[in-house]
Amino acid sequence: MVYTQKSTLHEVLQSPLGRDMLNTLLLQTGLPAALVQNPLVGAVPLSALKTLSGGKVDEAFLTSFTALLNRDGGILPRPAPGVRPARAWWKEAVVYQVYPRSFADASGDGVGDLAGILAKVPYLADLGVDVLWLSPIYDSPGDDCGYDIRDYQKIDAPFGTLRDFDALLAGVHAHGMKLIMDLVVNHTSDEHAWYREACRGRGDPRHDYYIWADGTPDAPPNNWQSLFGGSAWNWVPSCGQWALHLFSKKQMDLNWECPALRAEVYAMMRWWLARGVDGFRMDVINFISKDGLADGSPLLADVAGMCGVEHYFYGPHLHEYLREMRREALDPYDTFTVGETPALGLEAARLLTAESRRELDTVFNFDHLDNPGKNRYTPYAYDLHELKKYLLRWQCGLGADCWQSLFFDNHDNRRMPGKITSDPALQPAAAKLLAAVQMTLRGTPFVYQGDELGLGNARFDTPDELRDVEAINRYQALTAQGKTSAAAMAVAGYGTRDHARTPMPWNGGKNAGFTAGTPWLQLTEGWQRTNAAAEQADPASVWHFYRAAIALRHAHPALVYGEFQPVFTRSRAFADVFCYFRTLDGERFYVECNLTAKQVRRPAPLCGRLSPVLCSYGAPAAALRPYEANVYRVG
Ligand code: ISL
Repeated sequence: MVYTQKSTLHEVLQSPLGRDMLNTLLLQTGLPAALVQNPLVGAVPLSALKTLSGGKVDEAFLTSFTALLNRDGGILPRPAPGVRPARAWWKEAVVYQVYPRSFADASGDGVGDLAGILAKVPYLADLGVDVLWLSPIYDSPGDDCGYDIRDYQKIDAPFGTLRDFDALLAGVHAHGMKLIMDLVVNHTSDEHAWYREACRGRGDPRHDYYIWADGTPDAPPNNWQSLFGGSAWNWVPSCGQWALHLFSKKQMDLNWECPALRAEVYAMMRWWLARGVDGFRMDVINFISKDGLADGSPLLADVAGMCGVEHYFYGPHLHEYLREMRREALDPYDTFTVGETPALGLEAARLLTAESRRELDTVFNFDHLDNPGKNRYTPYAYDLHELKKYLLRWQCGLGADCWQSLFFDNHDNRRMPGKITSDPALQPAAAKLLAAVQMTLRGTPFVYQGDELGLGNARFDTPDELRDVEAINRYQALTAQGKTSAAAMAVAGYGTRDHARTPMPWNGGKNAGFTAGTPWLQLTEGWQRTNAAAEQADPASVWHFYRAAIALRHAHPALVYGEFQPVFTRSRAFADVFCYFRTLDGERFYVECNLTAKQVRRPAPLCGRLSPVLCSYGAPAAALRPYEANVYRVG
């Protein structure tokens, strides 16, 4: 089918990407998903949206939208229900994300380092972790806490040296664990040698490694906005051109259309793989292919908060580059790859990760991290019913030829237990519910450092407490608009990514055992009682529950590969619970979760005898208590 502005919304829903884009628009606007299923709405041609939206949907939007619908994505048939996923080590693994700056400091300079991580490998092994993902440790000016890389093959001095890295890798492997690196190749730091050479002038061999646009210093080439605020363009006088930066002004986008650039990226990947790393988490990897430099749609800018995103979130060469990367760098090794793919949905995830596509193993989708129509800068009580809807859609809809990443936290977002409930007394129960769900669904669990302690969020009251460039930019933009500092901090201090980056609390001693020096960022609130040592000493702690949940998953392939069978999903009487079976080769488990802060009636599943094997309140009771989660063996 070729899509035009005459295509109806019903026809758009026949396209995988069409389904994703409509779903994302509905999520961002908070409109009901059922809207597009309505036959009357479905009969509307795209062209009519211009009048129906009062002009918000304009010609530019529809041109981009139909181009995306017609883009090579292909129709990828799903395996029949009941088909088993192929086995793989990374499907059976539990991954632990380390944010090195805040994990453990051995040198005493107040910043975490590789020697500090090495000292904690036994702690991670004891927890049951199989794979470490290190957020960037490369040489960097630190404008975006290391996601602005100055040298891909040098360790940032505060973290140590390549020698320290090799010692860490050897220690991880000696414990039977694996290690994946954070691959940030959508952009480099403006201090990277490639960029410095590129700025010498248009004739420089590496000029084409970056994305340039001719123009005059008074007018950027288009209206694209950086995700960190402001124009996405830097004026470079030495070239008389504009250079693109989708993130901070010091993170310059690489031009993946340049074969020499791609070859250098693949060579760098092979260098790390030859050193022994076991794979990569790939930063905003879906942004690497840009579709020209046309202006972005003001509607999308308003809805998605990313002006120009339609021109780079799923570019025309994305699949081609990922297949080439696989051939040129990854295939000779037994690797695990996870692509971070903001703004892409379930159908695109299938096109990027189905085994037959030979691109990525899995992706991070973020649709569940905030409720529909919400974002991390606006305070609201996270509704777990929305998480249930999300998990049902992905667990039932992804297909056995793909594999989901299961995570609730990362270094970019406020921590989930603190989103779910502001009651400190209930946060441990919320954390245990998340652990029970994460360890009993089909996919690879990613535990973010501190999840295993049920860490909450912090307080950032003054601008000098902020370290996150995105939040600092937002604070400055708000005060520039005339907001008071307090009003600006109510937004920037609430949504700052620093909440997830406070130092890991190891014990109740000086600086929570994180450093002998002065911590680079404030300690996690409540560290005196919520820390690893205190929780390891308390059998009822979140830490022990995570450890038991991981051990249960490791002991039973049904919890990894088993069929996912949700129950009571149509029963209004049980709308407040999330219940499902996992079944494989005669082994069956039943999971029940209370999605609310109140006590609710427990449904009785039609199945054999239920033997509790993991209970967040220690043992089941007559009803389900606030955020209670139980796992039972059936029969
Ligand atoms: O917060 C987000 C996802 O929950 C996104 O807005 C996030 O900024 C986006 O997904 C890109 O994040 C990645 O690239 C950035 C870096 O600042 C983030 O830390 C990294 O996770 C630029 O490299």
